[in-house]
Amino acid sequence: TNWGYTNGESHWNQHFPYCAGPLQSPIAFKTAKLIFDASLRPIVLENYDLTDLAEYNFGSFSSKFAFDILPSTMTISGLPQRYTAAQLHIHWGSKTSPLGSEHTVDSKRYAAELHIVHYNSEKYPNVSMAFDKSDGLAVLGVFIEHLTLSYRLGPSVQAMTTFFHISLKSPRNVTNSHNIPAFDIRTLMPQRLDEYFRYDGSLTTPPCYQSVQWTVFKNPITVSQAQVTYLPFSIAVPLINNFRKPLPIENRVVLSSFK
Ligand code: GRE
Ligand code: ZN
Repeated sequence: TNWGYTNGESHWNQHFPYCAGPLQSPIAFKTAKLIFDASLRPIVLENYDLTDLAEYNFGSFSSKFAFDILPSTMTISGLPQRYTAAQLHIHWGSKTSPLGSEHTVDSKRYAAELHIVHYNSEKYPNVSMAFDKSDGLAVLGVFIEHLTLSYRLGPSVQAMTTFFHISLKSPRNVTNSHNIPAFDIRTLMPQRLDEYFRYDGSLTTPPCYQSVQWTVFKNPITVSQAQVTYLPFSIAVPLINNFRKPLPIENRVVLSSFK
């Protein structure tokens, strides 16, 4: 079933009932309403460096720029259970409106947002089994900001360039997989892994399963302005504004690891 953004979002629940549920993502973070939780530990990234993305494809995620297969050695700790990386993708805006993050902070929308999807590998054998389970997924969200002053650009710029290079080299095809050079995914993460928002939510695309423990880092990474405006064209089929607007928080508590 086809689904889309902009005016389409409000109709997702016609075919995907979970999209109208009480634990949907993204949400709008309000700094004044966060509950500080001193028990939230820094996220620890294991084997994010020199990641051999030996295979990837653009899989079923036709609405996103996604790497569907990440190495099974790539895990995170700092959560109650161990989670293994499965997929990463980015949500973005358009050339004329290059603000396409899904979560917002005090109404600020960032240029783009990276999601690294992990599954609960202590309980489930693979991501498919975990995808719709309430304790199935843990997603790391990273805000992407663009800078115009090139001398202030960080290591994330090179990583983005690698992404574009990879995606342009291969047709956007479900069955395609390729070997790509070792790649340090830490360069796509902010310096501070101890400051984040935490809440229970969902996939931000249909079928909107409410299976995600969200960790959204407070600090953005920065890439160049040119890279942000290039994102919609980095894939074979130009795609713009693939971000969902914030949903009601309902009865949820949004925790922060920082004061
Ligand atoms: C998405 O489709 O954007 C998505 C997933 C799984 C977890 C989080 C998320 O497919 O945003
Ligand atoms: Zn996403």
